Amino acid sequence: MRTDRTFTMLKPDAVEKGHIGAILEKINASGFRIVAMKLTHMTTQDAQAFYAVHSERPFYGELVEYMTRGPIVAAILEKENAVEDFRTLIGATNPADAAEGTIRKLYAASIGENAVHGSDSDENAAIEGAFHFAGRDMF
Ligand code: RTP
Ligand code: MG
Repeated sequence: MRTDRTFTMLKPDAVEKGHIGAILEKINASGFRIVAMKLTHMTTQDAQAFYAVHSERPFYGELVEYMTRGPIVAAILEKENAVEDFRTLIGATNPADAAEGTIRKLYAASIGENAVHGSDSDENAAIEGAFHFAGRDMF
């Protein structure tokens, strides 16, 4: 059996609204093990680099503003088939399109402020995890 990892952020809107506990409970109840976790506040430079892949998109400026306006919870999660299963758990980017019971359906307000991030590939999960955590802080 392969055990994979993914990377997540509970975004500033989720933290502001007091949803950290409820979202972590759902993550644990869905079989993910927390490998690393912290409350942190991304700088503008951090957010620009993290979302560099979207730098040409019209929403890039708004995205950087949003992701830097308050603290986030960053975490690495472990589970068989972690990347795909976590994307299923969080639901579609736009909460209006997200399936019932998904984290975005329950806690996200809009496509721009959508409560949670999930890596989209094993390769990006490793890059994004390493962006936020040193090896000694992964368990
Ligand atoms: P994420 O990377 O945060 O897990 O989200 P995702 O894969 O579902 O969506 P992605 O296309 O990677 O977009 C990254 C984040 O940019 C914001 N966004 N805003 N206003 C808009 O049209 C728009 N589109 C995307 C969202 O915060 C999205 O999660
Ligand atoms: Mg994405």
